[in-house]
Amino acid sequence: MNSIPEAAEDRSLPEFVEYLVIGAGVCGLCQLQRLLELDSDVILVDANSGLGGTWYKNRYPGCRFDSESYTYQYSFSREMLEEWDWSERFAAQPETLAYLNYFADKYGLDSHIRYNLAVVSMVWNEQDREWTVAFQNGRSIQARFVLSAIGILSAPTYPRIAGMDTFAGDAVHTFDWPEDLDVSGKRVAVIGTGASGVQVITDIATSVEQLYVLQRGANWCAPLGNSPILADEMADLRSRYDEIFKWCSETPAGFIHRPDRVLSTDVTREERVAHWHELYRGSGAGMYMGNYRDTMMEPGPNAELTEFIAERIRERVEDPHIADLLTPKDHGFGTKRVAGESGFYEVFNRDNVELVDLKTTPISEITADGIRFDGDVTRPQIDVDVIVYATGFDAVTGPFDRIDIVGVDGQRLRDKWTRGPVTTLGVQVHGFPNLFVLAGPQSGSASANFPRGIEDVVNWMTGFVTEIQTSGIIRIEARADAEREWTAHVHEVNAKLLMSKTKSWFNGHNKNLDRDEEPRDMVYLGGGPRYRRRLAEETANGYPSFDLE
Ligand code: N01
Repeated sequence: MNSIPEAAEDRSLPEFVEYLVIGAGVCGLCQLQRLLELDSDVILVDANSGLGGTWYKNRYPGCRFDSESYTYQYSFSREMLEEWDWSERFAAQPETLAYLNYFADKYGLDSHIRYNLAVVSMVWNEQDREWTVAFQNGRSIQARFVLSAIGILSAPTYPRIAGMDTFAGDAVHTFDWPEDLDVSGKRVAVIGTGASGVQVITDIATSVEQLYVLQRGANWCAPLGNSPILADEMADLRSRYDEIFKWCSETPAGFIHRPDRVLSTDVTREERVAHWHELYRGSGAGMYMGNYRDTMMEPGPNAELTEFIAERIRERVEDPHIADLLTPKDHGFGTKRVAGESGFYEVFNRDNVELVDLKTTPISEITADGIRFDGDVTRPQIDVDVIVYATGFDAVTGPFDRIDIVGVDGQRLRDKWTRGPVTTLGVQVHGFPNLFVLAGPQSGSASANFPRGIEDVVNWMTGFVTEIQTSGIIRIEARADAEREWTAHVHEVNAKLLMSKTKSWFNGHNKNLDRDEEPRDMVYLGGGPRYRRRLAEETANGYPSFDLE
C-alpha cells in the first residue's frame, strides 16, 4: 500500500532551514513540491512513519472519501492527470494513500521529508527572526518560515467513561486503527455515528459476529452513489479534466455540486419531490450541495427537505422504532456535515446488529469484558471483543492547541484562541510572524473539497515565497486591523447559513471537551471563489494585510 519504505528517523536534520513545512498530508506534500520547484531550502517534518496525513492515519474498514475521486487530486500536473486512473467514483483509503505516494515518488519528495518528528513546541525568536521548532524526541530545528499543514481533523477525541483503561479487548479510535486489526467473527461495539462511524459500521456489519451501534445523537446521511469507474468512463473524465476543474473552481465548496439557482418555492411540491428523488438516487452530496439554494438557508424549505429524507429512512429501516431513533430531531438535513452512506440504514435490518440509544441507556462504565449501561434492567452489560471509538476530533484548533506555540512577547497561540480562532485571511495570526497556516481555522481551503481548496492556498503561498525570495523579506506579520476585519467577515458570512445554528465541529462543538458552549467560527463558509478572489487581491495590492520587513 505504502510504496515508500517506513521511516528513517535518523535522516539528517539540519540546524537551520529557510522553510519548514509541517505535515505530510495532501496539503503539506503539495506545498513541498511547489517550494522544491522554486529551489527553496525546505524540509517537511511529519509525526508519522509514512506520508499521507489523514489518509495515512484513517485506516478503518470502509474509510473512503465522499468527494468524487477525479476531483480529489492535484490539478496542476497534466502528466499526473494522464497517468493516474481512479478505480471508483469514491475511492477507498488505500487508493488515496497510493495516489499520494505516487505523487511523492514522481517528484522525489521523500528525501525531503523527515518522519517520526512530532512537533511539541515552536518559539519565535525576535532577534534572529526565526522559529525554534522542537520535537517529541528531543531534537529541534531553526526555521525562518514555518508553513503549517497539520490538518484540521488530526487530534482525535475519546469519550470520558469510567473504566476505559480496564477493557481487556481491543479499543481503537477510527483515526488510529491498527493495520493488523481484523474484526471478522468478533463481537464489536462502535460508539459514534458521524461520518467515520457510518462508514465503519456499514463495512463491518456483514463480517462481525455481533455489532452494537451505540448512538448518542443521530446524524443525517445521504446515499454516496459509489460505483466502479470503467476504462471508457475514465477516458471520458480525462478528456474533460479542464472543464471539471474549472467547474469545481466556480462552486462554493470545490465539488462538482453547486447550489441550484432555483428556489424551492419557485417550483411545485410535485416537482420538488421528483427532483429530490432524483438527487437521492444519484450522488448524495447533491442533496445538500446541489439542492435548491434556500434549503440550506431558510428554515421552512429546509424542514420540508428534512422530512423527505426522514421518509427515506422509514422506507429503508424495517423496525419503525429503530427508524425513528436513526432520525435526527435536533437539526435539519445538511445543517451539519452529512455522512455519505452505502447501505447504512439496511445494516439495522440485520439480525446481528443492534442499535443502543445512549440517550435512554447511557454508558455507566467500561469493564474488562464490555460496556455497562445505566437504566437497562433487562440487559445491564454487553460483552464485546472490540470497542471502536468513532467519536470524532478536537477539530480545527485542536491540533494547534497540542503544540506550545509561543509568539511575539511570549504570547501563546492557544491563549489567543481560547474563545475561538482569530486570523488574517485564515493564513496568519497577528503576533506570530513567519508562521503560515495553509489549511487551518477560518481558511477557505479547510471547508472545501480538500485538494481543490488547498491548491488555492498553496498557489497563493508559493507566490508569496517567490516575493520573499526576490525581495529578501525576512519577517512577515499579519496586521491586527486585518485580523479584526477578516474575523468579522468570517462571522458575518457564516451567520447567514443554517449550518452556523447547529452544533457541530464546524462551529467548535465537541461534548467530549471541557469547553464553554460559545459558538466559534472554525471554518470559512464564504466559498472558494470568494476566498480565491480575496487572496488574489492581497497579492495584487502588495500584501496590505501584512507588515513586511
Ligand atoms: O466525527 P463526528 P467523525 N459518547 O464528530 C459521537 C470527516 N470525515 O469522525 O452527535 C457517545 O462527526 C457523536 O455523537 P453526537 C468529516 O468532515 C470525512 O465521524 O455528538 N457518543 C457523533 O455521533 C466529518 O464531519 C469522511 O451526539 C459520542 C460521533 O461520535 C469529520 O471527519 C469520513 C461521544 C462523532 O462524530 C468527523 O467525523 C469520515 C460520547 N462521549 C470523516 N462523543 C469522508 O470524507 C462523541 N460521540 C467520507
